[in-house]
Formats: sequence, C-alpha cells, structure tokens
Amino acid sequence: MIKLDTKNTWCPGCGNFGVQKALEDAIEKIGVEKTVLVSGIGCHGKMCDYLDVKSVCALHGRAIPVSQGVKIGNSEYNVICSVGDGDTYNEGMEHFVHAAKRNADITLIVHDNRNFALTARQFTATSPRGFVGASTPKGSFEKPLNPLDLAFSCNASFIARGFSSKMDQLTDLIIQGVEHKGFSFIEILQPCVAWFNTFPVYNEKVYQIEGPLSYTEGREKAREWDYESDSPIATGLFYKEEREVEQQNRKEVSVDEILKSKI
Ligand SMILES: Cc1ncc(C[n+]2csc(CCOP(=O)(O)OP(=O)(O)O)c2C)c(N)n1
Ligand code: SF4
Repeated sequence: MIKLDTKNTWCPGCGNFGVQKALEDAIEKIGVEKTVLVSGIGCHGKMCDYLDVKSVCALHGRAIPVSQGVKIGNSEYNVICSVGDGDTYNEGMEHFVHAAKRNADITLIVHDNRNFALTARQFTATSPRGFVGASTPKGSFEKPLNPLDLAFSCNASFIARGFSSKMDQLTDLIIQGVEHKGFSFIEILQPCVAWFNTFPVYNEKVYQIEGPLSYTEGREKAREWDYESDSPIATGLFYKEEREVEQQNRKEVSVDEILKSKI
C-alpha cells in the first residue's frame, strides 16, 4: 500500500479521492520504485503528501518542465505529472503546448475541476460561460477551452479523458499512458463539491468509448462536448500514435557535437 496515513484535508466528497485511488492502483501496478510523481500547486497538489512515492511539488504552472527535467536526467523512471486545470490550462499553458508538440516522455494527468479551487473559486479556462466566481462576479463571458481539442492541435501522441468516479477505467488509462512512449495526456473530470459540483451532470452524461480511435474520429469525438453544452461526455482513449520522443533526440547529441554542427 502506498497510501500514507497523513491527515487528508480535501473536502469530504471531493473528486480527488477517486483520482487518488486510481493513481495508487496504477502506481502499484507499474512499480513504486520506478515512479516519480510531480505535482503542481492547488488542492490536487496535496497528492504528494498522501502517497508514499518519490515526488516533487513544483511551482504553480511549472510542473510540466520539472517533469521533463526529471525524465531527461533519469530516463529509467516513469514520470507522472499530476496537475490542476488552473495549473495547466491557465498558469503555464505554454508548457502543455510544447511538451505535447515535443512528445516529452511524461504522463500528464489533469485534475480538471474547472476552477482555481484552493484559492476559493476563480474561473479557469475550462469554466463554462456564466461561471460566477471571485474574479467573475457577473459571470464569465469567455467560451471555455476544450483541452482535448487543444491536445489534438498540439500533436499530442496519447489523448484520453477519465472521470474520477470511474476509477477502474482511470487506473487503466494511467497505466496505458505510462506505458506509452511519448507524451500521454489524460484529462480527468474531477468534480469540486465545494465550488463547482459537476457530479450530477457527469453522473448523467458520462459514457465510455472503446479506443483508440483514428485521428479524425478521435478529434470529432473530442469535439462532441464543448465544456458547457448538455451533450453526452465521452471518456476513454481518444487517440494514440507512436512517434519519436524528446529523450531519444537529446541522448544521442553531445554538447561538442552541437557546437560543431553546421546550422
Ligand atoms: C505563481 C503562482 N500564482 C498563483 C498562486 C496562488 N495559487 C495557489 S493554488 C492556486 C489555484 C490552483 O488551481 P488549480 O491549479 O486549478 O488546482 P486546484 O486547487 O483546483 O486543484 C493559485 C492560483 C501561486 N501559488 N503561485
Ligand atoms: S475545494 Fe474543491 S477541489 Fe479542493 S478539496 Fe474541496 S472539493 Fe476538492
């Protein structure tokens, strides 16, 4: 068991409990000794305090480059980057874009509760229009971002979505993501019962797909729900492709070779 008996300070009923259970099961299966967990800052970031695994708690919005650094320096480890939606799609968004484009060999799991929760309900890129929070007292007027569609645009080589209440599926997606060579992205629907309780909607709308789909079908499926409509919400593996990864490029080139190379 890698679950520590540290005092847990998540709100009772928080979706993070489901993510933790899925992550625990996945790490136990892939091997605790071979795994490094990197977190961002926020409610999700407490995961490092709750699991007995090598971990780094990075700065808000900077967990992705820290994960890339850990992987480049320690290629024998599986690096799981566990972050929030504010952390990933707002603060430090550029890292998501480039890690996907570069096919960095890390697994990114995003606890998407669709608000900055630890700081008490500010809107994020995935909050729906009309979202009333501390920074949008009259309601957000911005159409939400669709992270899966963005991942397709950035050429992510593994694109999946899970739901914190469907823990077996989520465990399986995390394991598949870790086993994938390259950038694996798993967006997790994680209701925040304190500030944005999406459980009723997800319990009604979420369904599972058997993936991976083709690029065209996967992208179309990713666009089925735009993060504010009442359409069905697909979960599962949307897309996967094998591509050269960041580490392969870096390992074989010494500084001398770079200095000698012609531009
Ligand atoms: C650079 C920086 N900006 C702002 C903060 C303040 N801050 C701490 S947690 C947090 C919200 C985190 O939201 P999210 O990443 O969505 O995680 P959640 O709490 O929802 O799990 C913010 C804005 C910070 N710690 N560092
Ligand atoms: S504020 Fe929201 S995300 Fe944070 S612990 Fe409470 S329910 Fe979970």
